[in-house]
Amino acid sequence: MSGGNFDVIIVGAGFAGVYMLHRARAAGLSAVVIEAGSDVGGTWYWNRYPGARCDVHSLEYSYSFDADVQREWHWSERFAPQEEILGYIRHVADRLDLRRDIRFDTRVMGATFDADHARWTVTTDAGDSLTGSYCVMATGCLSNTKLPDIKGIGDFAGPIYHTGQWPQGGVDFTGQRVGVIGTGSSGIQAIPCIARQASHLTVFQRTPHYSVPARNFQFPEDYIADWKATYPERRVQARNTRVGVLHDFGSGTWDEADPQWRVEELERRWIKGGNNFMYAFTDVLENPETNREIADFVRTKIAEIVKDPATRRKIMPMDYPIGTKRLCIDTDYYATFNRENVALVDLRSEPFSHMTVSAMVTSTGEYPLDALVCATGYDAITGSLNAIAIRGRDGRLLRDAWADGPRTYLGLAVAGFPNLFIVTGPGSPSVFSNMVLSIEHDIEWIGNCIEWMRGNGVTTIEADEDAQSAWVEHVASLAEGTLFTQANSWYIGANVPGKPRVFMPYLGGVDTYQAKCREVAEHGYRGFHVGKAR
Ligand code: NA7
Repeated sequence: MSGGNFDVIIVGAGFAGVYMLHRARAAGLSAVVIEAGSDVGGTWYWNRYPGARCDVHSLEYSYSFDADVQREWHWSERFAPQEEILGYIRHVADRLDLRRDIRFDTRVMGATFDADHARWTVTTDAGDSLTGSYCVMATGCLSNTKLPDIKGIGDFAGPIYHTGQWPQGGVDFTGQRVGVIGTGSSGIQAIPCIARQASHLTVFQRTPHYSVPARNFQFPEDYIADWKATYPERRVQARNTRVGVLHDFGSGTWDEADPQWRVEELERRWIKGGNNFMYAFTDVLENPETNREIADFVRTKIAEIVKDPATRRKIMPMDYPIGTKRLCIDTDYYATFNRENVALVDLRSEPFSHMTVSAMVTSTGEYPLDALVCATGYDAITGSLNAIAIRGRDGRLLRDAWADGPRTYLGLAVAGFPNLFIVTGPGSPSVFSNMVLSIEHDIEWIGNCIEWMRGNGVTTIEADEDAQSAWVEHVASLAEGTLFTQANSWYIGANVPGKPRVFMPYLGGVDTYQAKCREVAEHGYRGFHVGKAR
C-alpha cells in the first residue's frame, strides 16, 4: 500500500495519460499515473483481438508534440495493426522516461474533492490513497467493456473472450467451433481472421453494419519520406478540419453534383478505401436522400460480394442511415461469408434463448461451440468515468450528476467538480475525430490551464453551471439537425439498457471546437469560476 502527494493525478496510461504525464512534467509539476493494465497503451493494450487495427491513417494517428519522436518512428502500414500502435506508445513512454511515474496493475476506485484544502484524494484497488491538486481523467472513450446478458452463459464450458479484454498471449482457434457475437468494428475486423483459423465460425448478428474496404497497404519508403518532409504543415491542416484527419473532403451536396460524377466519385472512394468514403458530399449525415444514395451504393457492393441469397438478405443494412452507427472499415468482411465454414445467424429473426454447456441456443436453432467471442462493445464515453466513484463538492457523485446524461463544459470540465479535467470527454469531438489529435489538444489545453492557474495564484477552477448548460444545449442542438438520432448507436447510449439517450460527442467539428476552447482560455477562462487562496 502506498500513497503520495502530487500536483497532478492522472487516471489511465493510454495515449492521453502518457502525454499528460509528459506535459505535467514539462510544466514543472509532480505527477503520477494510475493504470489498471500492466503496461501503457490503453485501448491498444487491451484490444489484442485478431485483426485489430486503427481506422485512421497511421501517420496521422500519432503524436505531433515531439518533433524527434515524430521523425524517428517508422509506421509500416496505412492502418497500423494493434501491436504496432502498442509498440509506438511503449516507445514514447521509454523515450520520454515516463514509466517511473506510472503505477501499473492498479485500478482507481474513487476520487473525492476536499473543498477545504482544494485537493483530490484518489483511492485504488491496491489500497493506495493519493492526493493531488488536479485530477485528470484520461480514462478513454471505449474502455468499459460490455458482455451480453444471455441466460445460462455461465453454464458454457468453453472460454468466453471479449475483444476489448483479449488474452495477452493471443488465442489459437485452430480446429475449434467458434461463435462471435457482434458485428461492429471489432467483430468486422476479427471475423475474417477467426474464420481462417477456426474449423467453423457462427456469427451472431443483431444489427447489420455498413462496412467499406480498408484497402490497407504497406507504406513505400518514398511515401513516408514525402509525408515527413511536410509533417508540421500537415498537422496544422488536420487541426483545421472537421474531424482532425486529412480526408479528401467534398465541397458540395449530392444535389449540387453532376449525376455521372457522383457515382464515379463514390466508386473512386470505394477503390481508395477507408473512411474517406463518407466525405464525398457535405450533406450525407443531414439529408436523408443523400444518405440513401450512399447507402444504396454500399448495398449494391455488398450484394455483388455475398453469394448466398439468404446470407445476403440477412447481412444487408437496411433500416438506419449509413454513418449513424460508426462506419466500419474492413478487410474481406463480406467475402468471409462465402466460406463454407462460416454461418450467419440473424438474431432479429431468431433471438438468443440460452446457452448450454456446449452450445448457443436461439429461438429456432442450436449452435455447438467450443469458444465464444463477444465483440459486443462498450459502455462508451461515460462508462469508464461512471465506474469510478468521483465525488465533487458536497460529496456529490459524478454518476448522479449525470443521471439524465453527461453534462460538461467543453467536454473538459464539470460544474461542481473543481480541478477535475476530462480528456476527450462527452461534449467534445472525441470519437468523431482523430483521437490522438483531440487528445493532444485537450492535454495542451489542460496543461496551459494549470500553468495559468499557478501563474495567477488560482487554486481552483470550476465550470459555471450556466456556461455548462449552454454548452450541453449547444451540443444537443448540433446533433438534432442530423440523422444520428435515427440509429441505436453507442453514440447515444442505445447499446446499454437503461442508459439515458443523449447524443454525447460534439458535432460542430474539431476546427470549431478547438477555436472555442482557445477563445475561452484567451478570455481568462470564460465560463469558469476561479478561486484564490485566502
Ligand atoms: P460496437 O460498435 O458497439 O459493436 C458491438 C456489436 O455487438 C454490435 O454489432 C452490437 O449490435 C452487438 N451486440 C452488443 N450487445 C449485444 C447483445 N446483447 N446481443 C447481440 N449483439 C450484441 O463495438 P465494437 O467493439 O465493435 O466497436 C467499438 C468502437 O471501437 C468502434 O466503433 C471503433 O471506434 C473502435 P447492435 O449494433 O447494438 O445491435
